[in-house]
Amino acid sequence: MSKTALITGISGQDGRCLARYLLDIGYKVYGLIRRVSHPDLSFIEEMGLQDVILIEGDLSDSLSLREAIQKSNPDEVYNFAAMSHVATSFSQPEYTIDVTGVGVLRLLEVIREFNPKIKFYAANTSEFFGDAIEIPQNEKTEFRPRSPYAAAKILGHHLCKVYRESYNMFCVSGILFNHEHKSRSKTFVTRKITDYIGRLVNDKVSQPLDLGYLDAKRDWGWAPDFVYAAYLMLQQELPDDYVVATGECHTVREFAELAFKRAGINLQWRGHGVLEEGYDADTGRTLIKINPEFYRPAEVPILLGDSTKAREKLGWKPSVTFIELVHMMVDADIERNKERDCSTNETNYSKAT
Ligand code: NAP
Ligand code: F7E
Repeated sequence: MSKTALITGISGQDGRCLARYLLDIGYKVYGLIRRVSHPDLSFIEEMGLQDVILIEGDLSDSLSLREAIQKSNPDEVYNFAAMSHVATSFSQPEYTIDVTGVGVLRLLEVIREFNPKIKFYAANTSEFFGDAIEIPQNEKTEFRPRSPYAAAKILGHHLCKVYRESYNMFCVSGILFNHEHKSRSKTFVTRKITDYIGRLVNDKVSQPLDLGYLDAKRDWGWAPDFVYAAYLMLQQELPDDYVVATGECHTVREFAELAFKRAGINLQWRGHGVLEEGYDADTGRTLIKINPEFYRPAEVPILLGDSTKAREKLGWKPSVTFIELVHMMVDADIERNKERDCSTNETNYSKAT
């Protein structure tokens, strides 16, 4: 008998990737989508998700969540919906706690009332570790959150444990290090860089790209590998929490250098601090500028994951290397910009993106 899954955050990067995987292995897939004034469902066609049944709902609204659970009657719920942007969580802290944190409580309560046998996956985060003293970080590493986003996710993580222990519910928490894909939102630094390169190579940009802190180190993996780990977690006999990471980390600066190199541009740096610039060594043209608007009130300097538990218990391992990931994202953005008129896209993204 085929299983049924409800994916919240279906329009996001991970929701799309998991929906694609679950449809491929024969699941019936429902996707929770929130009401927006100008809906853009182009991702359905782009990812071949025409068989996903969309249900309107919002993590801030229990009644809509109840209706979504009743309508879909799922075996498994994958909660990817969240206000997931760390920088924005500083400017919208109350909203972030409500959606990203309390939203988990709303879903768990609805599931408990409707059918506590439904398996629940919470997409949690390496941001738990914040200004970590321990490197690399694993399931036992101390939580030292550095943003309202991290604090909200920690609430959801603890709620999973509480519902597991209090009501014997199958709730798991995936502690995910950064993972990216060609469908990553342009508000995250990887895609912001590769989107810029795609436009630059196709002569659709004249201004340099504004970035913030270049020396942050992140453990960047490939999103389809990470949603596969989520699927595996729900197929285990017992619920548990797992760190998912590649075990390799790089700076934002390194990501940019490698991405420009893929496009045939030799990116070098000159100047210091806010006056630092990235430039094309062959032409001297400035390609990257520092804009302090993109600094965060508190930065997370280094995230590097130790996913031994996931590798040993789930049999999980990443299938894409860092270099392959960068190349895939750059190639996709160069192609996209050949196809479409993206000339109106030139401006740098506004504050906190
Ligand atoms: P994403 O691209 O930002 O997608 C977030 C999704 O949540 C979107 O579909 C968004 O809908 C939806 N959403 C936002 N607010 C909502 C609300 N109030 N009610 C219902 N839906 C709402 O995030 P992602 O990268 O796919 O990440 C998936 C999950 O994993 C998130 O919970 C994120 O915090 C977590 N995570 C991600 C990473 C990573 O590196 N990608 C790492 C660790 C944890 P709209 O399209 O309408 O905005
Ligand atoms: O920033 C620095 C920034 O926004 C990465 C989310 O999926 O992963 C993601 O959160 C680093 C930070 O991702 C810009 O300061 C420099 O140090 O791409 P990001 P994130 O904050 O790591 C975690 C695991 C999640 O859970 C989140 O949901 O890059 N950075 N300049 C910049 N970041 C952005 N966005 N824009 C810049 O211009």
